[in-house]
Amino acid sequence: MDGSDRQTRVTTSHWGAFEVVTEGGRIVETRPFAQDPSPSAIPAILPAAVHHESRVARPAIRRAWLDSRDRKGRGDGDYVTPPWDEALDIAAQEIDRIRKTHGNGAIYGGSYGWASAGRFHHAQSQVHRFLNSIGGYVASFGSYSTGCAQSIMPHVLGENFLTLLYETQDSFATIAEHTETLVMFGGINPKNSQVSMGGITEHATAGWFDRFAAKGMTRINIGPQRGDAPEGCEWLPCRPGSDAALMLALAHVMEEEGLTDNGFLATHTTGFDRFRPYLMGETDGTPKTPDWAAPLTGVDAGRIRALARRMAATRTLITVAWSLQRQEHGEQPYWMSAVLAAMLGQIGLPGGGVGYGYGAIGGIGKDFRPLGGLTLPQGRNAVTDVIPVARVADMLLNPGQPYDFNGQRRDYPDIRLVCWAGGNPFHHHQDLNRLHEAWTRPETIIVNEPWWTATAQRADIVFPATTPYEREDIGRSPLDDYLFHMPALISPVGQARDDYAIFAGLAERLGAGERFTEGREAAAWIAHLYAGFRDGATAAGIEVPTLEELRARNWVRLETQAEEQPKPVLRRFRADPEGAPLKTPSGRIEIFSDTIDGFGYDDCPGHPVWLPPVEWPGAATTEAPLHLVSPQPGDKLHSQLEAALADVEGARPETILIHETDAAARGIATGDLVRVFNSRGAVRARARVTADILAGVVALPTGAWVGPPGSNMDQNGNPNVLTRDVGTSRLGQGTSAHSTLVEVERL
Ligand SMILES: Nc1nc2c(c(=O)[nH]1)N[C@H]1C(S)=C(S)[C@@H](COP(=O)(O)OP(=O)(O)OC[C@H]3O[C@@H](n4cnc5c(=O)[nH]c(N)nc54)[C@H](O)[C@@H]3O)O[C@H]1N2
Ligand SMILES: Nc1nc2c(c(=O)[nH]1)N[C@H]1C(S)=C(S)[C@@H](COP(=O)(O)OP(=O)(O)OC[C@H]3O[C@@H](n4cnc5c(=O)[nH]c(N)nc54)[C@H](O)[C@@H]3O)O[C@H]1N2
Ligand SMILES: [Mo]
Repeated sequence: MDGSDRQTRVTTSHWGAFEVVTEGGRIVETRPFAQDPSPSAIPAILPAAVHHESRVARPAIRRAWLDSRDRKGRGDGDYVTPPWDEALDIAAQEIDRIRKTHGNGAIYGGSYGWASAGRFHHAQSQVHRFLNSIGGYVASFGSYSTGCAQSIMPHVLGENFLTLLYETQDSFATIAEHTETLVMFGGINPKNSQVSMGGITEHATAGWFDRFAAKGMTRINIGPQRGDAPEGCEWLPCRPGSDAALMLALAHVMEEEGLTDNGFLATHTTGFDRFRPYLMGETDGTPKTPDWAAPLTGVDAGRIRALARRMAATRTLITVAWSLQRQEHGEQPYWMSAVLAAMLGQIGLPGGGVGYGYGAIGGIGKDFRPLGGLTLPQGRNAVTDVIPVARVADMLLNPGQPYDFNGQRRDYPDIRLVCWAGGNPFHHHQDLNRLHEAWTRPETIIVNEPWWTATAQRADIVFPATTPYEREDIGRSPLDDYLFHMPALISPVGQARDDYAIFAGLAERLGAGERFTEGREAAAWIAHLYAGFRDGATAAGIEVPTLEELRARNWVRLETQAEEQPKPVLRRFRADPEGAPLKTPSGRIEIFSDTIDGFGYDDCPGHPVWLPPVEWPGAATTEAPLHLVSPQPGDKLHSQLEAALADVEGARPETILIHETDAAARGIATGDLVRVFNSRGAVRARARVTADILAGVVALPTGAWVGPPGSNMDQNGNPNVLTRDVGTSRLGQGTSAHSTLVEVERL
C-alpha cells in the first residue's frame, strides 16, 4: 500500500460527524470529531463495512425472474450479473411494460427507510423524483417512527406532530431551568439520541441529564427497562402496553383529590365533561382508580397516588417515548398524556406540560432557529393514492380491498412493481414471514442498495448503490448547528453508482431523462441546491460560506442557536386561548373529539380510553408467556453496517435481555443461545440475564438481517420474525411492533 496518499477528512452521518482516514483508495480508520462532547462509537465499524464482501459489486438480476418471471423464489440467491447498460435496459423495459399495462398506480414507491445522510443523494428524494418523472407512484404516509402519533395528535393539539416535536416543545435548557419533576414514559435514552435524521454533531443528551441531576430534579423513568433512562433516574417498572391505564389512574387521583386545574380545563380545553364520567366509572361502572390500574400496570396503587400528588404539586413535564405509539392502541397513551397534562394545567408553562420523543433522536430538545432546508425537489406525483406506511404487507396481500384510515375508507391499490431505495423492509417491517408471503405478489421488485441486505436478497433486480463515502454531497440537518461538505473519500466500490446516476439511466430510457436531470450533473445539482440554501440563510441573517469556501473548510458551525426559543404555539395559546387558538376544530385541546367520535371506531373512540392490546403481558398465555419489546439497537442504526458488525466475535445472534426469574425458570444463563418463538416464527438469540428489566418482559433489539427464507429459525435474531403486523387502530394504522408475546427456551 502506498502510504503517501494518506488523508484525513471529516464527513457526517445520521450518527454524527467523524474523521475518516483514507489510504490507498480505502477507508482505513475513523476517529471522533473534536467538537462532539460525546461521540458515537458507531463509525468504528465503517472501514470494515464499506469494503465488506457483502457489498453489491455489480448489477444483479435474479435468474428465475429473468427466465420465467418467477415470483415465488425470491430469496433463492441465484443471480446473473449483466453489464450496467443491459441491466438498466431490462429494468426500464419492465417498468415501461407495467406502467403501460396497469398504469403508474400499480407502482409502489413508498420506499420507506433512513438511507444515508447527505442532502442531494438522499435516496428517498431520488427515487420519488424519478418515479414522478415517469408518471407517478403509490406513496406512503407517515413513518414507522411516529405514524400513529402523526395521525392522532393533530386531532388533539391541532398541530402537525412533527412541527410540535421540532419547533414548539421546550428545549432541554428550559427544562433544566424550570422542570421540577420529569415523568418519562418509556424513558429518555441517550442511546437513541446518538442519531438524528441527517446528522447530530454535538451529542448533548447525556450532558443535560447531568445538569438535571445536579439541580435535584426528580427524574422518573416509567416502563419495562431501567436502562431506558440515564443512570441515577428513579425507575418505576410498568408493564408494556399499559401506560394509558397508568395515566388514567393518575388522572383519577387528581380528580378525586381536587388537584385538577379546572380553570385551565374551562378556558383551554373542550370535552372534559364527556371524558370525566368514563374516568370516574359512571359510564362503564369501572372507576379508573389506582387500585384498578395496579394489576394492569404492575405499579403499586400507593405509588400511583404519591406520583399524582407530586405531579400536581410541582412543575411537571410528562415526556412520552415514541415506542408507546408503536404498539396496538398507541393512540391512547399519546392522547391521554395530553389530557393528563391539561388536567395538571401546566401546558404552555416553561418546563411543564407534555413533550414527545425527547431522546428518541438527537436534536429534539435543542434550541435552534429554523432554516430552510437543502432538498432535491421531487416534482409532482400524478398518482394520488397513498397508504399508511406500515400497511405495506396488507396492501400487497389485499389488492382492491377496503381499509379504514383516520376517518377515510380507501381501497388498497393493486401493486405490480415495487421500487425501493434507501430502506430495508425485511429488517423494519413486522411479521417478516407474512411480508415474505406478500412479497411474492408483485410481478417485479427493484432495489438499489450498497449491501446485500435481507431486502436486496429478495429483489429481482438489484442495482449497486454507492455509500456517502464514495460521492460528493452536502451534510445538513435543520436540527443541527453544523454544515458539512462531504467529500468523495474513495472511489465507488465495485461497479456501484450513485442513486442519481441509476435513476438518470432509467429515466433516460423511459423518455424522461431531461425531466429527471434538468440537464444537470450531480455536481451541478449540488451547486444549485446549495445556492438556494445559502440565499435563504442569508435572508435569515445567518452567514454561510460559498460552496468553494465550504469545500476548502470541510465543515462550519452556523449561528443557528436561538437566543430564546419562541415556542410559538403552546406558549401563545396559554397566554391567549381566544386570540391564539390551536388548529383543532374547537381551537382548544380536545379531550373529547367530535371528529374522532364521528369516525365510529371502536378501537379509537371519542376520548382516550384504556384498550388492552391483543398481545401484552395481561394477555400472556402458556404458549407465549413473555412480552417482547424490540427497541432500537444501541450499537448501530437499524440494520445499517450490519454485515461488518455481524462479523464481530459474539455479536450474532443478537442479545436478548431476560429477567432473572424468567431465566431461572427456563434454566437460562447469560451467554446461552436461546430460541425465541411464537406462532408467527422463531429466532435464535443470545441471552443476557438481568434485574434491570421487568419480569415477564424480554427485549431483543432490531437490526439483525433476517436470514434466508425457508428457515424455521432466523439464526441472526431479527425480532420482526416474531412481531405482529397489525395497525395501531383504524385511526392511526401505525406499526404495532411493541405488542408481541413470545416464549423463550434454551437451545
Ligand atoms: N420490531 C421493530 N421493528 C421496527 C422498529 C421497532 O421499534 N421495532 N422501529 C421501526 C422504525 S422507527 C424504523 S425508522 C425502521 C428503520 O428501518 P429502515 O430505515 O429500513 O432501516 P435501515 O437499516 O436504516 O435501512 C436503510 C437502508 O438503506 C441503505 N442505504 C444507505 N445509504 C443508501 C444510499 O445512499 N442509497 C441506497 N439505495 N441505499 C442506501 C442501507 O444500507 C440500509 O439497508 O424500523 C422499524 N422497525
Ligand atoms: N442507536 C440508535 N438510536 C436510534 C435508532 C437506532 O437504530 N439506533 N433509531 C432511531 C429511530 S428511527 C427512532 S424512531 C427512535 C425511536 O425512539 P424510541 O421509540 O424512543 O425508542 P425504542 O428504542 O424503540 O424504545 C425505547 C424504549 O421504550 C420501552 N417501551 C417499549 N414498549 C413500551 C411501553 O409500552 N411502555 C413504556 N413505558 N415503555 C415501552 C422499551 O423498553 C424501549 O427500550 O430511535 C432513534 N435512535
Ligand atoms: Mo424510526
